Amino acid sequence: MMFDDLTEVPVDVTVVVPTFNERESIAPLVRALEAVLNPLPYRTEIVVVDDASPDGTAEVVRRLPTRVPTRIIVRHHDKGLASAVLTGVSAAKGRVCLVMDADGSHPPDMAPALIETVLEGRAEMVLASRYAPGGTTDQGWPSARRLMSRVATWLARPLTSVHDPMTGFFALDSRILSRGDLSPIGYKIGLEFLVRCRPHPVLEVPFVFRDRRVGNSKMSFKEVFRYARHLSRLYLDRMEGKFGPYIPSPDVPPGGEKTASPGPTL
Ligand SMILES: Nc1nc2c(ncn2[C@@H]2O[C@H](COP(=O)(O)OP(=O)(O)OP(=O)(O)O)[C@@H](O)[C@H]2O)c(=O)[nH]1
Ligand SMILES: [Mg+2]
Repeated sequence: MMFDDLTEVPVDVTVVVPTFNERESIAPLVRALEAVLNPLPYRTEIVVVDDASPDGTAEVVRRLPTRVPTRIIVRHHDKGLASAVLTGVSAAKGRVCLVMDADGSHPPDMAPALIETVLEGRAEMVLASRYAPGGTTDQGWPSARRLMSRVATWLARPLTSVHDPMTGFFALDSRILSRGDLSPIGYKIGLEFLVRCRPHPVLEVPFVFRDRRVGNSKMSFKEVFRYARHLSRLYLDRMEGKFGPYIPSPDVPPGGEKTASPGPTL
């Protein structure tokens, strides 16, 4: 059953999934999310934000019988990954939002730990991190993508000290959104949230990033140029003093073990 009219349903947690041509991946992801979300003692929903995928992703979602309330937002204008995530987070009914890719790279069984960290107030933002100690990317991820990711992370280093500001898998308290004048360009909306909204504390949980098994990556050279524009805006705005003050985060990850990185620095 699709849940079309959810206006009256109270929700604690929203899982936001941006999609573009993910016809084959979206159903397995929703199934896996149901399995981990249903046992939780919170009211959850899934919001899929699809940029009018020509492969019929939206239709697959509409037809899916789901046990977790699921909405689909189809956008025909102002497309792009960062703005899709912002659309989803803005439309979320939950105070806590979990953002993850549809392509199987982000393990759904980490969802409860990420959600609870924010819901219980241990962090305003928690990142599933490939580059924190204990995290990694699987061997199948092409070396060119690996290198791009490392260079992109290094270029953002003066803006934030988290290990993996490029991750697309994170949870946040949606109340931080009003703190930043967000300007989503390109792919890296997590970086935008970190730098402009100044979440505090920020924690990182290591994870193993799996390369997608089906469908195609949407990463392209266009995105490289968009990232350059995104970074230059962030650096310019920092020079103009547009961000709030930096508050270091404690070096304590969810669960209390000592493996997380510090929060963003400036
Ligand atoms: N709504 C929307 N979603 C997008 C867009 N581009 C990518 N996505 C989704 O964002 C997620 C990440 O996209 P990918 O193409 O896998 O990019 P990536 O994970 O950064 O890079 P790879 O490692 O190459 O897979 C997937 O769920 C995509 O379907 C877009 O323009 N609009
Ligand atoms: Mg991917």
